Amino acid sequence: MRIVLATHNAHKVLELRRILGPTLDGLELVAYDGPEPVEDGDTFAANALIKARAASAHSGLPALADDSGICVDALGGAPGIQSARYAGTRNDSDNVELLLKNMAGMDDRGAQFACAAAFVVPAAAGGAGPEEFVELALWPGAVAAERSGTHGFGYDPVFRPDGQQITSAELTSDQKDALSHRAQAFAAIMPIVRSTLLG
Ligand code: ITT
Repeated sequence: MRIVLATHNAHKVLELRRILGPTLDGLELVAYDGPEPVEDGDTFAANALIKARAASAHSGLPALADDSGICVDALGGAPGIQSARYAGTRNDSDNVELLLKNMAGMDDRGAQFACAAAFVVPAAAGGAGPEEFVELALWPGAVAAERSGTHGFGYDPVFRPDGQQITSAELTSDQKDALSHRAQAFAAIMPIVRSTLLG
């Protein structure tokens, strides 16, 4: 059975294919090439559902989506759901630079990555539906004073997970996948996906 992966972010696709691989037995992930919906929800969960609904409606297939970002305590949770567009450019490096600038001199560096994983099953012909599910996971840590590491994407070079002396861009992909917000959110939703589609 095919599931459309409702993201245009190549880094997410890479991570999700890695994370989901072992749980996909009997399921095939297909890329989403339809229009990007307007993400005008107030929460990660709302925006993940908007993306999954759009991909499901466009493809007629069940859809999985990820809405994620970094929430900084001292910035009142910003950039939060605006993480991809924080600097106005959708450029990861610009976003990180603005975050470091906005946190210059701050002692409170506490932050967390958040990921909402949404799963939408289209309405069956003549039947009930659609069915919608969402799971949210957090990865607590702190924003480092400067970038380090070359793995991952986005804010990884400045995110130091709790319990680590290094940033998530210095973790190996296996290490990040054992801890990350994305891995936790999708670990929670995959049993729902499997039982909904495969019984
Ligand atoms: P789609 O909506 O097409 O999925 P997007 O990049 O616009 O792609 P989001 O709106 O969910 O997705 O924004 C996610 C942003 O949050 C992402 O661009 C990064 O800046 C940041 N982010 C999320 N997860 C991250 C991770 O694991 N490591 C580093 N940064 C992350």
